[in-house]
Amino acid sequence: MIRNVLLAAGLIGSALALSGCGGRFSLPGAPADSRPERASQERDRDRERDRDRDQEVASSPLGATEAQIFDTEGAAIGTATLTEGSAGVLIRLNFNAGGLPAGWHGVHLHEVGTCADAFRASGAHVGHGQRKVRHGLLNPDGPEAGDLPSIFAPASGDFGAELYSPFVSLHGEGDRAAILDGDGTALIIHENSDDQATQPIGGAGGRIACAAFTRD
Ligand SMILES: [Cu+2]
Repeated sequence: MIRNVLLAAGLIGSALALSGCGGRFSLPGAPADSRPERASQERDRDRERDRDRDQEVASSPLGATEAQIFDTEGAAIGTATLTEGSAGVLIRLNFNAGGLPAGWHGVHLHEVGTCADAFRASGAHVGHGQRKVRHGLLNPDGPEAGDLPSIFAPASGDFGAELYSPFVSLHGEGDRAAILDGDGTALIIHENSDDQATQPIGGAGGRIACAAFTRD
């Protein structure tokens, strides 16, 4: 008797687990529908979107570099593409659905191109420690060269953002800080929005995602 109750509990557990997987599984007795057809339509839409995304990425004769963005579990959640312009760098971020918690997140360029040690090895912001320079795009004594506007992650769906920094370059063009310098640069995404004024990181909190850029 006890064994039967345990077995039944196990079955209910499995059904709940399956129904929690994005609704892709039918419970026994559920009416048949056009799930396979819908799945193939979804795949077509994904492919179309990927194509559009590739075409939308700006190209520049001055060069570009791309890196995957990883979360704290080491899962790839998107891509970051940095494209050199005549007076700065365009930063294109593409995220998979659910890649970041919904809400605002601070984004900075950190001084070392690594995501090691829970992203701590990426160090401080590019330009941090320079005399009289403080963090924050709205700080009267700022900004540091690695400062960037925050991005907003929606509660569902793929999403993206495009940022521009006139303070950096890929290789030191125009005396701007070089992203692809000897030890590279990391793009770090923080837990909370950056208020662009308080020290040392605008209240942005922990590091939740990272893309490392290094010279090949
Ligand atoms: Cu940061």
